[in-house]
Amino acid sequence: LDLESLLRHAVEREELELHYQPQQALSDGGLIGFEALVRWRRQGKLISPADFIPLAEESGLIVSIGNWVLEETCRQISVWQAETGQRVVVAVNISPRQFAAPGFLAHLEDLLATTHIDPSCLELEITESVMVEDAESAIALLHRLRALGLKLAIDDFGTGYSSLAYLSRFPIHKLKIDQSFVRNMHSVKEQSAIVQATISLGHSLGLTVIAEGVESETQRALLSNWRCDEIQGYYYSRPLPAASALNFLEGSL
Ligand code: G
Ligand code: G
Ligand code: MN
Ligand code: NA
Repeated sequence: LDLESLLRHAVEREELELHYQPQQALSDGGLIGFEALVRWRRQGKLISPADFIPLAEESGLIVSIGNWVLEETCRQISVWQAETGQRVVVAVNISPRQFAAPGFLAHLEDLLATTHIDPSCLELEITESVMVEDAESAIALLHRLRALGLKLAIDDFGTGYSSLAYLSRFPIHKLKIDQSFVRNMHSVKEQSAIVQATISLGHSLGLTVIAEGVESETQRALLSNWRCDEIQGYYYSRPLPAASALNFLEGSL
């Protein structure tokens, strides 16, 4: 069997699982929420999304996988809220093809209605590439998603092709600075300039700015000096299975 046929059955065979990576506020060190990251468990091994999301995109399987990720995330938000008495924010990666699929908005409306979660606990991470095909429709859809009360973030910011003019028209809440810029910002002057400029740009547009891939205290301190709002990365925590994420959550209350 080829990978595509195996992946086709992964959802119904319950082979997918989510891990949750904590995000930290730089102001007081508190937990902001988590990013949900999908993994495929096959014969005891965990397969990284980097190895199957591109195939899922090409084959169209991303729509059913993406729907499962959204359903599982809403279920987890509601379980954690019941277990801790706290609202827990979880961000989910949305592929361009999933974003453009006809039933996307309706599926989210259904999910919010059936799970009764606070919509502002669910954050959608989209990439600049959703703007490339049909920016006007994408912006219209973002407005409708925002009107549902969902949080919206631009993922991998700085790696795409969107113009700054478009960025100012995206009704989003947050910019996620791509980890490729964060990796060498302490040693490469140009990378440091890009990160600082992105933080200023985000703030002047009224957005929250989070830096990804933060692995060291040096990086954390620089971002804090530059008034970045939040960090995510191995320095704070690796992505955690749901049970460990709950421990992390309880430890931070
Ligand atoms: O968790 P990891 O670093 O291995 O993720 C690799 C890539 O897979 C990242 O670009 C991430 O955005 C993407 N990814 C992880 N989970 C999901 C998901 O549920 N849906 C989509 N579309 N992409 C995901
Ligand atoms: O594209 P996206 O930003 O969704 O990708 C997130 C990916 O980055 C996940 O695969 C996650 O496992 C990975 N990741 C998260 N924190 C770090 C980090 O500190 N260092 C590195 N190298 N990868 C990280
Ligand atoms: Mn992401
Ligand atoms: Na990213």
